[in-house]
Amino acid sequence: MTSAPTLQPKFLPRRDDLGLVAVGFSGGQCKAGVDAAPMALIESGLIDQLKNDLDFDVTYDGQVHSYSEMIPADDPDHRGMKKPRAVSAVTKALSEQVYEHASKGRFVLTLGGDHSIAIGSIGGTAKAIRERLGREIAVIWVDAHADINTPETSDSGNIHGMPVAFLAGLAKEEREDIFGWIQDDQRISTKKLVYIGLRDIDRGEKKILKENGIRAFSMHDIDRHGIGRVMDMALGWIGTDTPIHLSFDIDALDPQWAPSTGTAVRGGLTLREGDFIAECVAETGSLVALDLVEVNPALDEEGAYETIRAGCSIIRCALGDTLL
Ligand SMILES: [Mn+2]
Repeated sequence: MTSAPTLQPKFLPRRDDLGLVAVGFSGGQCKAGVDAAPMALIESGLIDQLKNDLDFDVTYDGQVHSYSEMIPADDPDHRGMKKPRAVSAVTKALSEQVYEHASKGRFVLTLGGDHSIAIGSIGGTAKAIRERLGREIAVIWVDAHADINTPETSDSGNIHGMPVAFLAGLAKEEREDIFGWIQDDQRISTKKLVYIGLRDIDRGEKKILKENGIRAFSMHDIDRHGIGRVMDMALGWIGTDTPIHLSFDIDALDPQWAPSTGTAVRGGLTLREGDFIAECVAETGSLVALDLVEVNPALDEEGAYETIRAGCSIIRCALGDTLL
């Protein structure tokens, strides 16, 4: 049984005002199917759970956006990036959708899609919170991967491995049609970025994390301290006076719990550790936006149900659902 959360959010005018954006986009990586995740999450009852169990007033345009009209027929590689114009156009459009909700004071839930879409969701949140409250957001990035490659450090060229670099201004591009649209008010500070669950980091990324002093809690840290202590440290680093955007990649969970994802890595979070992270962030009252990305129901079809269920559970926990 669930009951509506009562915690009043610190940075939102209403507890129950939620904007949902469903992003059926897979162009930040090579595997088809991740675009089907929003519909799979919704069909499993997510919106009804938000409305009926958690008492949210959900604003949703009723469609999974594919942005097909924005995808150019010809999209050659640029600085090694694959499908750069498509990802740029989609994330720009998404940043405006998220901004639209966030500027009205709504909590914004973005369902992906691959993790490249965080360029849009976080960019939109960062801009709206700056305008509305004059504050910089913090980002908690829960993921097996750091997704902080620049186009030059990336081996694959897949942009879902680069969103943090573009958001933090570590990667920049002049061309308007290839992320040149990203302005300072959409960017985030590396000082207010915290990673949890890392275990598959590229060499170039390790260097970037070290050089920028970015706070990161790997699976090693979780093994050493336990998830409770890690959450205390992560939230302590951010402080109690900063709005938080939580970007949750389902591949942070161990493939035992979330097998249907494009770049699964063994040795990950348990189902409860994933929920616990979301519960702890919810308890701060500082959460203003959430992404749930990289569920791919087409991969490991047997595990798709479990993966979707895990995704719904993380979303509910982040939105204030509690065990008791
Ligand atoms: Mn990711």
